[in-house]
Amino acid sequence: MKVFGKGFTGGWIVQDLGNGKVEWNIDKVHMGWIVRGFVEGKPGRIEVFRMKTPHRVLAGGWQSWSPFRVFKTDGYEFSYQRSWMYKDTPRPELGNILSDYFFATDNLVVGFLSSKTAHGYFTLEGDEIVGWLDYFDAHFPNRIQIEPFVILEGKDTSVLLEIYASMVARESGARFSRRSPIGWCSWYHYFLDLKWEDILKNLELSKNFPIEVFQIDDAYELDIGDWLETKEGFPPVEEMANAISSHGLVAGIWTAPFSISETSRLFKEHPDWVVKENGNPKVAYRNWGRSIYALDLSNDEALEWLFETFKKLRDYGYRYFKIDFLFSGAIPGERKKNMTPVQAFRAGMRTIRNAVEDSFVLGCGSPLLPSIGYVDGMRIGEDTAPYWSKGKDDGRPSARYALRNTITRYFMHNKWWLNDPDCLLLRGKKTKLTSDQRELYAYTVGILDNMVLMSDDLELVDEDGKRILEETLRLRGGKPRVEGLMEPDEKYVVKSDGTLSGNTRIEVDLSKGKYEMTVEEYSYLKKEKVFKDGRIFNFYEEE
Ligand code: 7D0
Repeated sequence: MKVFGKGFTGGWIVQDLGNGKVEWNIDKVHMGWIVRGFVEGKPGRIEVFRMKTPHRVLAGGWQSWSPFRVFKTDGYEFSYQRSWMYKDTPRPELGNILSDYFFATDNLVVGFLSSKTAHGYFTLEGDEIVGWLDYFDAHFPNRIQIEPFVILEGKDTSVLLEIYASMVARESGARFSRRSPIGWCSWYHYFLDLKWEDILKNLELSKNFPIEVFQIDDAYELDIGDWLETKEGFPPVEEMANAISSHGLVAGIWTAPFSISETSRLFKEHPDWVVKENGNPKVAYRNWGRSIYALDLSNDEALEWLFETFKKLRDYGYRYFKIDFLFSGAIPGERKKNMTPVQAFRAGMRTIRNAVEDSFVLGCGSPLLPSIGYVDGMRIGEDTAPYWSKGKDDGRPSARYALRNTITRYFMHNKWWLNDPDCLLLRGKKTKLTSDQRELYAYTVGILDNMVLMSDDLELVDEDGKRILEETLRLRGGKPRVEGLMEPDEKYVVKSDGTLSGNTRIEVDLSKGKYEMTVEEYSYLKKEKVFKDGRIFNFYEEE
């Protein structure tokens, strides 16, 4: 194992980078080692770590939607789609990205503790894993701290990841709401076909559910970037908030604040506010049949617009903000100021946080570490769908694929933010999910103590759906741990002691879409409930 190309040594080491300089020091911490240091000049990307690769690593994941799973390192290939090149990394051109921020093995977790200035990631180079700190084209006339990183060793990967997550929370300044709202979201039934009448109908029906937040998703806006104007058939954004509030619900709204469509009024009025390449607007991704540019978050005028936009939404009554496609704010490219993409991204996040004050902010499609301290909740997997799987192992979107990240990224929850496992789909019609699979998704979410959001036409949620929701809410409140993270077969055991129902355990088999759950109820008679094949068995035992 090597740190900055050298073996482990004591004391401060100074290294000349040609265009800059890095100084660093290794210290002992609980379960391992921590490296801290300083950098100055124009460092570009610096190698900070190197080790021989094991055959299997738990890896992946720049942002919310990136898979975090076990990879075999022999024959490993990183691939991307041209129009979605930045989905999993801001450095797709390297072609050998293995993991962003951290990775785990059977007995090791190696990872950066923050991403405030640089982007930290790991590549596979021959038979070695190499860790990098990337400062892109930025230069630093005065020395700044490097993102600290740790090497933690132990027998249990889950325990190591929990320790790592606690260290990250501290170093990155985690700060978030401790109140996990139960929400409704329009997306996973209506998608872009949402009509205002659908909102009014579901507002009425929401009285029959324990819903607190009512969030309108993508569909209402005039264009990507024009957030304060609605398209035909929708009332003004202010009236939408009033309609929700008058039903006694917290008004929630979806935006993609760092994205600007080529067709938007915002782009026509401010073609200069976007990240560029060779002086021309740079396409961050393509969606909605359009090219989408990235807001230049180093530009003070753009930040002022961002502040005003969110301040207005808050004034209109919104108190819950799902902010989506955030990775576009952190793509590399030409910006107005000398800043790394990470610094620009964080300036944007800070601006939104300041504008919405104590509202609930839910990050989505978002780089993970740089968001810590700014978001209350974070989507930690790709989109779910009203079917279990698309057949192939990686078929996405799908409930199976979404649930995998919910399980493998469980350790971020309650440390960096509240994990959003994506919505429960509880309808009994217009779905390909069996009642068993709806239970499997919901109960796993409950035991993991994650956010509980649902996204159905509430007219289609019958007694069975309501029962699953209530059972799910009773499974929260414990301290969860996942076992089996390093197993490639995607069978996991999730245990949680002290849930509202008692000590609970669920065995999940993602490839089969099956589960078995055991609840040890609190009772003067020790009672054990086993949920299997859609049936509940009660066992009693005298003390
Ligand atoms: C997830 C992807 F991987 C790719 C993509 F283009 C969108 C996506 O999900 C987003 C987008 C779909 C929408 C609205 O446009 C929902 O808000 C969803 O919850 C997000 O995760």
